[in-house]
Amino acid sequence: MSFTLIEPATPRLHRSELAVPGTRTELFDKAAASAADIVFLDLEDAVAPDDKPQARRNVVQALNELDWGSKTTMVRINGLDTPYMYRDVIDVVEACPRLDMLLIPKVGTAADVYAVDMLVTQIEQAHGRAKRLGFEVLIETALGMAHVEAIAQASRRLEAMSFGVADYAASTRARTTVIGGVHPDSVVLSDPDAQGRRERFWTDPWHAAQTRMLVACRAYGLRPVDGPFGDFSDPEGFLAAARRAAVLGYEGKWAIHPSQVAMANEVFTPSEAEVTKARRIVEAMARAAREGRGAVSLDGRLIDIASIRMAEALLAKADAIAR
Ligand code: 1VU
Ligand code: MG
Repeated sequence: MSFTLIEPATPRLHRSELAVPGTRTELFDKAAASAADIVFLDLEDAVAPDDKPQARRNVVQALNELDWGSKTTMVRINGLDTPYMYRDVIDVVEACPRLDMLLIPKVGTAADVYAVDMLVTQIEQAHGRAKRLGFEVLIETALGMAHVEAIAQASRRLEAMSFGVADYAASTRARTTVIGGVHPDSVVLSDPDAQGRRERFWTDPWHAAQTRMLVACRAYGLRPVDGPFGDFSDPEGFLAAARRAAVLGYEGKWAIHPSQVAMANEVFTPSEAEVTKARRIVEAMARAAREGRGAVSLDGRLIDIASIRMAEALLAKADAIAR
């Protein structure tokens, strides 16, 4: 390990993050009763400019009057370049002691997070707010991705980052209009075989960006979360995207429709087989340590000290979910 030790962010379950527009009050009860680990009530892009003040009032009322159980509640405020953001923060944070987190969209630099932290800190102090608010930021612009490591260290309130694939595609001028998912032009061709036939292998156009954000998050103790998959009538596509993110090390994924919540929870919960395997690795390594060995074989494969760390991380996650 490095001599630099990083304190992990406040731990929370973050397998699924359900988006709910702040204007669709008929959805609030359903979101509160859903199986999502986190619900975010949106004041930003799902709300038209003229509806912003009413959406704020709806969100304040819902946070104060509905039973959110043990769910994490979050509000997505508007961007720092808009005339709405300051009032989103003041109205919602002053009036909602139940609120757990703010989601800050289109963060471009560490100073963006610093500015919101300053405002929230003043409100907390002025109102003697008992619950300290956490932050999640959306990395969804080229500027945000260019500064992702500095952003990851911008505030002690930071807990998580989401990869916002739709705005990221717009910002980088990616040639797609679908939200998440793959693209038929993102392929590699095999060399021609003897008959001149070539195979097409689809590649994931978001892989490099997702990996870059993941490393910044994990280096600084934050949870990396994969953003939306817009085609909610394609569960197979959602599952494939979620599994690709999970295998990289992502903690969870957004759900833009309730049908995506159970799928996200399932993909980001370690399976029975993974938990059993992890327990066997820990046991095998404990036996190896008693015998004075650092590396042993299990089921014909090498396991060593790094395997214990991977197994323990998986078991810690399974325990947190079971609690
Ligand atoms: O079966 P019921 O009638 O009781 O319920 C419906 C519907 O009311 C409910 N439902 C939801 N419940 C909680 N949270 C939700 N977000 C939500 N959405 C729907 O589920 C039942 C089935 O609904 P449906 O299939 O009839 O869906 P609708 O046509 O009503 O709505 C579909 C959309 C996609 C418009 C809706 O799910 C929605 O508004 N989702 C969130 C969109 C959003 O917040 N976008 C911003 C985040 S994404 C981003 O920023 C980048 C692209
Ligand atoms: Mg966005």
